[in-house]
Amino acid sequence: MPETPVLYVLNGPNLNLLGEREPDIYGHDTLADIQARCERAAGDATVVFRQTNHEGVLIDWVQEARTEASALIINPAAYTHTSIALLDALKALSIPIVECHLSDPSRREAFRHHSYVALAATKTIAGHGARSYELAVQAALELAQERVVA
Ligand code: CA2
Repeated sequence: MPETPVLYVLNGPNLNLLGEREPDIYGHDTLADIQARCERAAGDATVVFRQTNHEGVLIDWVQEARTEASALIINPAAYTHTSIALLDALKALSIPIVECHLSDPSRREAFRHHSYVALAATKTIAGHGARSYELAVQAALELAQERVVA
């Protein structure tokens, strides 16, 4: 791990709409608000925070994290439940992976109950709204530190 940890926080499709619609499910924070929360929670660590609506772009960024990040936090949005390609990309990483969701998909529609990403994730944090991201940053920093010490 680099001297200062580098956390990649990657966000999947439609999360750019946060704060504009469905606040009852996803809360009132915009993605920019969530980025600020992550940066605050990360302290001195570097946060690389991105969002894309495109599966291939998300996979390119996961591959980039392989060599550039100390840990990866990912909210793949709907790709959580559909993307074997994303799972394969995540499986190639040896850094900790924290799967992060605003809502708790296990308490929603049946089609959200299965997560391909969980098969590669070190830890999953879901159901705390925007706070899920802060908890994910804390967990990612701890997991990255454990790897250095081990
Ligand atoms: O709870 C989460 O964080 C999810 O990853 C959000 C995804 C959903 O497909 C997952 O099952 C759980 C959906 C993100 C869509 O975000 C929107 C935000 C505002 C308005 C419309 C969609």
